[in-house]
Amino acid sequence: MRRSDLPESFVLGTATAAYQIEGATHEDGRGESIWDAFTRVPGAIADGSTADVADDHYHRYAEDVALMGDLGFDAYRFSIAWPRIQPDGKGAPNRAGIDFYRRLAGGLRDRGITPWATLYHWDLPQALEDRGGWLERDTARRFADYAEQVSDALGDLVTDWITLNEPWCSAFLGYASGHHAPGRTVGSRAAHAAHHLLLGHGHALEALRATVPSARVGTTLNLYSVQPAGDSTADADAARRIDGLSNRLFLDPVLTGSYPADVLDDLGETEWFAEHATDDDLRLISAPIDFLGVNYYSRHTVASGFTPAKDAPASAYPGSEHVRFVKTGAPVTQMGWEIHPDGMVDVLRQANALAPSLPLYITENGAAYPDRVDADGRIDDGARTEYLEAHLEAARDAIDSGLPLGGYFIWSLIDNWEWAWGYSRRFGLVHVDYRTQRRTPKRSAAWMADFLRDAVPASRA
Ligand code: PNW
Repeated sequence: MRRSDLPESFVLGTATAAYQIEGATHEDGRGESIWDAFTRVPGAIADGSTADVADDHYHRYAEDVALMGDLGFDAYRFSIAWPRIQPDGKGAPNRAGIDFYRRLAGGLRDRGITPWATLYHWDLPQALEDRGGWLERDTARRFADYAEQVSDALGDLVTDWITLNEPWCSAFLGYASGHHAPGRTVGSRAAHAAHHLLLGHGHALEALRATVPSARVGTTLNLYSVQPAGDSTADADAARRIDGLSNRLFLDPVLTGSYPADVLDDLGETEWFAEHATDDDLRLISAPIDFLGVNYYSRHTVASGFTPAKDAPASAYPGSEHVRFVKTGAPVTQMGWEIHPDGMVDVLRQANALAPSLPLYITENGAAYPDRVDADGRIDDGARTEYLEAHLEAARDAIDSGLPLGGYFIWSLIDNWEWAWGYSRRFGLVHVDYRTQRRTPKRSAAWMADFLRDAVPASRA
């Protein structure tokens, strides 16, 4: 596999998120986010850490931009922290916050790297959560206001925009299982949060179109390849449910303008959606986008017939608690996520079937592995290189089979603060020593740099 096996216009980049790398959570007028509050809940974060410093990227962004330039990437997907722009979730923009992202986007462009900005990668201002967060429709309006300010302030520097990152995680990990901030467990009402997030997407899309006529705007969903464990009709139903909750509940409204009736029924939310998800809402949510971003990591294999314990923790799949996630025995990464590159083609095909000409981008793909230092003192992450190569091959297969895949972003440029896992999971091409903040490219980074130059890749053995 070489770069020249991909179309010349194919975009290769890396991705990060503000909260996972910036640190400086109390500087330059930044307000409190739901993740700042969540990290203080005992037991919420596996290693008890906070992201107050993280990769100190807020101060070291220039070094990080130089790093990606040296590696040879075309593009960089980052996110903008809403509480840096609107510390209280409303009102006039905070100049210092805007200036930071102007310096970042400008620095990228100076190095010939195309900035791709995500408006919302999970860091809701806590002030808005205090008023009900994404369970409240008003949060979608607040998001529109924020989107307008950001597009005003950055529209001359950024043309590629992503409204939301993975609304499934925000809604169902944030409000159903409580594994993510704000850590609430409201059961199937988490689907209301999903609707309000999608409505926020629709409003933000409209704001970006109005402010930056040349903008290319999309949104990013995390999609899973879902398969039944066995041939029974019960397992087929389990697969229908999990595909419904993870994929179709988001794909259908954005790409076809309606919610999947079977999924609303599984959730017991048919009535709420009939009353609150109006035709006008769905018109906004399904307004034409320029591309769909897909974050792909793994496959779910599911079976029916599980009886959860009475004191079982709240599920991320409300109404489908009887579904069991089965281990297939296939290799997994350190997250326990099965490695299944062909599933990337499956999810792209699923999206493409709903919107045949819509360009698709893999906006995240990557793997967590523990550090291994080889005899020469280099960080030997051969398993990561193998994972990336297999998924780049899947990208090539997708294109060869006619899917309109325009690019691929690796999660992540540097090791960073992995949400509920804290610093205990490393996804970077570049190692970060959290005591010194020193950045050291891993062998996967060297492999990627060769790939990007279309050189014969360094051995990954
Ligand atoms: C994505 N899950 O998160 C995010 O966009 C990144 O910020 C994150 O670091 C990356 O993937 C790696 O985890 C997910 O539990 C987090 O299903 C959790 C899940 C899925 C995606």
